[in-house]
Amino acid sequence: MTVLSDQLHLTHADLEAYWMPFTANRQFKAAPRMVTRAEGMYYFTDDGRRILDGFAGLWCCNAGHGRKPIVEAIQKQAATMDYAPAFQLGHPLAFDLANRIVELAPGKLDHVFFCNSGSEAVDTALKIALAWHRAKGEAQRTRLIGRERAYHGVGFGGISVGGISPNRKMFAASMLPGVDHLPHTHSLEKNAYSKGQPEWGAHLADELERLVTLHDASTIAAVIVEPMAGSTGVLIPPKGYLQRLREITRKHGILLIFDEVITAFGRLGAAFGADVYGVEPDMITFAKGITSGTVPMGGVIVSSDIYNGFMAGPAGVIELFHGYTYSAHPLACAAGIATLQLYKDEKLFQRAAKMAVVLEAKLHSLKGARHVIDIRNHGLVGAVELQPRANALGARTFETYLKCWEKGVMARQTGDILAIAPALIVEEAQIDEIVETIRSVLETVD
Ligand code: PXG
Repeated sequence: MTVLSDQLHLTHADLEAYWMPFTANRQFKAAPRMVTRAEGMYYFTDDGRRILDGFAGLWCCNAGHGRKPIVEAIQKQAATMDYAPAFQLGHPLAFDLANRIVELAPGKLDHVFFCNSGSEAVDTALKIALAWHRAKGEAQRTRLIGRERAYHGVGFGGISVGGISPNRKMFAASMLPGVDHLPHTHSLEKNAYSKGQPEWGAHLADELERLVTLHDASTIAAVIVEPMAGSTGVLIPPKGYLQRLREITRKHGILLIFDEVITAFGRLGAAFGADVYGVEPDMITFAKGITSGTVPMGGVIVSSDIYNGFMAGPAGVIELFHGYTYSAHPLACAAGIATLQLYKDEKLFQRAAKMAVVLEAKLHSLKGARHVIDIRNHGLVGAVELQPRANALGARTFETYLKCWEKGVMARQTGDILAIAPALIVEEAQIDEIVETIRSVLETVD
């Protein structure tokens, strides 16, 4: 019997059953882009083409594709113990991985809760925030503050604190109550073509003081932000902005959560965005890079202060009524341990910091190319913003993305922003190829 996935070429009818996420299904199925293999910096398509992966999959394959130590660790674990219940039972790899993460984590962040995705990590962190205040006798602190243009995954908590309107409006009536938003920090007028952190915008953090005045600090549980907003099209925090958020949250007893699903594990040239920006939050959410995208995993790193807040009741009682069947899944833990070891052995975070300099110089050489209205970058992240076509938001940039793909380079389009975020193993010549492909494509796009 032929198994469908063994066939190289699927017919149009074969594509129908799979409802693809965040995809224009009908458009895709009319002209599919299908990958069948990945190695190092490259994907290989069903028609035998090699595609330079300029986006580490979806911001996640930080060690590159098909890395042997990770593959072998997963294979070995699958053969040794496929699964272990996560509730009231442990397996050594979960503790080992938690210790390794804590070793990397900034300052006082020293306990890890595991889940399976960024969305789950966000909902977990928000729930921990509410429950922690409650445990401390401040059950009225239920308000959550997010930010415009934020992406915190697709759970109800995540879309409520998130600020990307298409992700919210279909479900608008079902948002969490008691959520408010800070303004986003993007300004083409003030910050266009900034290299690294923009100069203008620290004062936007003061909007939190306004929200505190409006709602009263005693009602606010937590503020959640991506230290660098990725999904919305790469918004780098203005200098001093995150420091101000930290000062204000601390002053008012509000927890600060950094959603580091994209920025953790080397993307910005250090283990965490918190290290790069010099600000220590109360919780960090992570996913993606923890296993270099090989096995789904996410988690939340919290301080002892938070963990111990839950440890006050009788020792025989469950402290947090939360968790997932696949929390600390053995395959994910094996992958995570091997991934962190590989990052260390190959000094990939330092390598990312080094290559970030190359990326900055090359990407900004696109200034003056057709349609380009901004270029921004930090670490191994870059974005080129294009002038939108009249009445067709995103159309020009989607065409640019498609033409790059046809020319053998995978970037990522969101609105009229083309983003790149290559694996930390990227070579200078590959950064060149990504940038030159974008340049040549822009000449052909109207
Ligand atoms: N938080 C942040 C900051 C993210 O970037 C999530 C939470 C949700 O993670 P999961 O694992 O539930 O998808 C994310 C995910 C893009 C893109 O093109 C970004 C994400 C996912 C897919 C595409 O920018 N970020």
